[in-house]
Amino acid sequence: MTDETPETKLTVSKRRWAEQGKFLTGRIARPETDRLPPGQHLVKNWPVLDLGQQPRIQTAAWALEIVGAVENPVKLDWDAFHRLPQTDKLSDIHCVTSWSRYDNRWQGVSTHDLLDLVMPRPEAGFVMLTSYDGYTTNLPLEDFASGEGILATAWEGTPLTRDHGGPMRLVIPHLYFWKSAKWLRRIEFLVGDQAGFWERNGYHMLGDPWREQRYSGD
Ligand SMILES: Nc1nc2c(c(=O)[nH]1)N[C@H]1C(S)=C(S)[C@@H](COP(=O)(O)O)O[C@H]1N2
Ligand SMILES: [Mo]
Repeated sequence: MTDETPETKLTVSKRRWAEQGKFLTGRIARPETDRLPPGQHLVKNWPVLDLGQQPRIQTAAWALEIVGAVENPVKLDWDAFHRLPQTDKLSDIHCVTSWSRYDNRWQGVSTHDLLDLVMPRPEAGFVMLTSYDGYTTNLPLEDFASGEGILATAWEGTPLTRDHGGPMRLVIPHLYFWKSAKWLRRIEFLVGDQAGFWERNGYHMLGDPWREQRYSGD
């Protein structure tokens, strides 16, 4: 989301200087007792959080564009996206506003399979995600490539609802949920990191819940 984003009290109150951070590598296995990250509490419902504009995208008009530092830039329509290998993933959600939700069953295309298709160039180190509501968020390529990462079109066996990012959203469960762009429209592979919407407004450039990387100074 760029300059045309209206500033709400929420965005103003959360504004901080974003900083370029040091990034973690990979994900470490954690014992079950460590399942809930620090400062989080469990919920059974599934809250809806976004900037308040939930775009309505018919699948006939939907496309996912992949650009930047890749060998094979593509624009996939709904049918082409469904011709990619379809995968199931089970994962937990950790929202920076402190709720976590266990055991979400996602269906869609794994980020691994997407990377196999587009083939990032060696210099690609980061991705910038852009959504149909104008939202943006950034993350390191190695986190996007997590074995848990999925471009999800269904949740618990039913098509992803519009309020949760349908027809398609990203899910990168080992980072705070603001990195999991709803209504995803575009993935740009970058050589250097750039800040997305919340990252420009003081949120952490990586956002690892296990290190409580909520704000840029954490
Ligand atoms: N396109 C888009 N994606 C987004 C957001 C948004 O405002 N727009 N909000 C993020 C935030 S802050 C969170 S916590 C999760 C919430 O997803 P949910 O509404 O499905 O729980 O979506 C993330 N992805
Ligand atoms: Mo969030």
